[in-house]
Parts: sequence; C-alpha cells; structure tokens
Amino acid sequence: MTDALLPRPRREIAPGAVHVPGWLSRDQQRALITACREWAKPPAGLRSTKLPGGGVMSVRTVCLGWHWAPYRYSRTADDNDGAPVKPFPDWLAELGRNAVAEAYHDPEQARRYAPDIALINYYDRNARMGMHVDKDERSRAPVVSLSLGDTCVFRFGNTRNRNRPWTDVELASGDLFVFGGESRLAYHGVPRTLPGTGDPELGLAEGRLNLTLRESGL
Ligand code: MD3
Ligand code: FE
Repeated sequence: MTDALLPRPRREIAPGAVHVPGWLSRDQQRALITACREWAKPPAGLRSTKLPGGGVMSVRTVCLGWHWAPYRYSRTADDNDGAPVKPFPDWLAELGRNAVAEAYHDPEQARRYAPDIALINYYDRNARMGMHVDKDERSRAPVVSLSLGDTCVFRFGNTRNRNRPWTDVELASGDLFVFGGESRLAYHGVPRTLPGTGDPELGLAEGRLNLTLRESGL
C-alpha cells in the first residue's frame, strides 16, 4: 500500500520526455515478464553485449525485430549465435501506440507510431548503464520504455554532453516513459537498481527488465 502513501504523479521531465507511473496493470506486467522469458531463450536469445573497446555491458539484452550490436542494427544476431532475430509482434506495436497516446494525448501521433524494434535489457543487482544517446535508429520517432521488476534510478541528462544537468527519476515496475521530440537525442543512463523492490508474485524473482520500443526507419 506504499502507492497510496507516496503518490507518484505523471510528470514531463523535459519537453517530450513523459513519465507515467503505474501505467501497466499487474496482469500486463505478468504477461510481459512471461513473454520476456520466452524471448530470452535461444536461438537469438539473451546475451552480453561486447563493446568495441574491449568492455562488456553489464546488462544482458535480447532484441526483437532488429538485432542491435554496437553500433548498428541487423536481422541476425551476429554477435550471438547468428540466428535470425525473433519477430516483433503486432500486439507489442499496439501497446506502443497506446503508450504514445497516453503520454502525449495525441491520437494522430499515436496512430502513426510503428515500432519495429524491441530491446529488452535485464539488470541483475550489479548491472548499470552508462550515459549514452540512442542514435542508431534512422527514425526520430519516440522511444517507449516499460519497466518491470526492481525499481531503478534512471538518469535523464541533456542533449549536449553526458554531464550535468540531469534529473534522476525512480522507475518502478509498471512505469511507462516516452522519449520523443527534443528528448529523443538526450543522454540518459541507469546508475543503479534498487534490489529487492520488485514483487516476485509478478514472476520475476530478482532484477529488473526494461523494454524499449523503437522505430528503426530501416
Ligand atoms: C531517452 N535503456 O536500452 S530506458 C537503452 O532502463 C536504454 O534499460 C535504459 O537506455 C534501461 O538504450 C533506459 C529509458 C530510455 C530509453 C531510450 C531512450 C530513455 C531514452 C532514447 C532516447 C532518450
Ligand atoms: Fe538508451
């Protein structure tokens, strides 16, 4: 019942960056977690992403529609097992359109939104994501982010560099965040998660899942 004691209002963090806490129902969260479990299986399943500099990302990722490896998209999981990437389901595109409609109150923009990429990141208790810009998509349509499991600290920066000013926001299970307009090319990252904050009854015993839906423009 923390929800009632600590209300988390809907907020526009920056132009085009809209946080809608508690957008997904518990049943929707459960269904998405179940789906992620299936998508994580091979072929083209969950993998650690190697960076060209020799590092390895601490999140593990599975992609739908198009496979992302630094710094391009392809139709096969080239840095994994080489298998064709799993399809991006129609129901997920519909969820993305509903998310854009909810965030922007703009049915016309929502109707046009046609996401064809999902990146699903799994964070264990030690995983983080450094400040970066998502610019490998040709389309500048909004990115839809859905959070499941443990709460995280999400850091939304500026469009000039990876440093301050930034705004830290807690993203909890079921939260929606939409990044469009001026915010689409802003630096952002996840400095930490808050282990033990998720509800195991939703089907994720530990860690955090984040789904981002994007338009490739490819
Ligand atoms: C702002 N994921 O997958 S979601 C990513 O929680 C990524 O796993 C983080 O950054 C995560 O690239 C943050 C929020 C997010 C996603 C994409 C954005 C914010 C964004 C693209 C443009 C601007
Ligand atoms: Fe990102």
